Amino acid sequence: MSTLFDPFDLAGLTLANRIVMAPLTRNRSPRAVPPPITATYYAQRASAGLLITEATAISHQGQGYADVPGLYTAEALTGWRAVTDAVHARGGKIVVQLWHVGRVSHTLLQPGGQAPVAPSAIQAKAKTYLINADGSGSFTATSHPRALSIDELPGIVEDYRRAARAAIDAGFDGVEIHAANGYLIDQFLRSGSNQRTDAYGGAIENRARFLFEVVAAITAEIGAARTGIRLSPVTPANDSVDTEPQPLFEHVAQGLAAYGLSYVHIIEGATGGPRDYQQGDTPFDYAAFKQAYRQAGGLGAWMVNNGYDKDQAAQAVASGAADLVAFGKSFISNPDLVERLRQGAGLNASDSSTYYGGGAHGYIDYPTLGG
Ligand code: 8OZ
Repeated sequence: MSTLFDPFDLAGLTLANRIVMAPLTRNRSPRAVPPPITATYYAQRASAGLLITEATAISHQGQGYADVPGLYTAEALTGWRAVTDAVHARGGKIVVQLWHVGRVSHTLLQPGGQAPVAPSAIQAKAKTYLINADGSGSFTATSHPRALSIDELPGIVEDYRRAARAAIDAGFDGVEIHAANGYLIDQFLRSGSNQRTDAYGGAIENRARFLFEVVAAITAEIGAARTGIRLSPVTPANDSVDTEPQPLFEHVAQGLAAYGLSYVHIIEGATGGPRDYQQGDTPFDYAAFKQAYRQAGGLGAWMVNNGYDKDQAAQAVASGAADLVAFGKSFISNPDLVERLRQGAGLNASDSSTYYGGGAHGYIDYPTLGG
């Protein structure tokens, strides 16, 4: 029987344990460049079996919030090199989450002040985060997007490929494709945001086409063993709507099986909210979803996330329901979360007022046990 503290072979990458730091947006990268405190932040958390970085824009167009990092300038890649070196020096493993926000953006954040792009010109009932001239942050409605023309899609797939290559060159152990939480790939998947009438809209097979093109391009560039993916089958995050998630995501699972990805990372329920959240008339069947992947030959590790406590996580790993469990908020406030869980020690509470934006406070100043 496996425990949370056993090592794990992630497609040839040896993880020290089954505890993963989930991707967490922190808005501390002005000009999309991770600053030196970001290297400190991830290095402090390097005892996680795997660190997944905060969502990181593949292109300026893929950017949707103030001061989130990118992978599309030399300066940003130099910043990330300091992060990967610091994590590796502590014996940690780190992948970067590749992000294109699609319609979840604002003209103020887009190249040339243009409208954000989306599968269809449907505005998300969602907020993005801007930082005002005086340094204060504010949540602001996303801008009305324009629909991507079919000839623009290969360019975006190319941006994903280029970002994946740049990530490996900057020292990351791999990448996670962000296909969750209502961003561009998820906008294509779901009927509420995709009303296209071409080969990328309508039937499930069409709505999943963009996702598979991205997966194909990245795995061809850096290898499937270094590629994972994050999905959130029922989340309402960022105005995600699809009343029939089961067949949609089983189709996705079956298609992904062919690529030999290192892992599949699932947000169960509403992101950061109720685990039993449902879209449509029936509860989502996560076991059937996983089985669809395994039956189609998918061998990737199964990573689960969303509100797990230590006992639930231990149970998921012991039963074989999951190989890896990702923790979010508790990693913000507990750099030594692995050791605290091992000892059954108490956890520091996280301060939500310092989640987004700011500097070292609430970022690299949470105490470790005995320190
Ligand atoms: C919180 C705030 C801004 C972005 C996600 C990248 O939900 C995010 C995100 C989370 O995946």
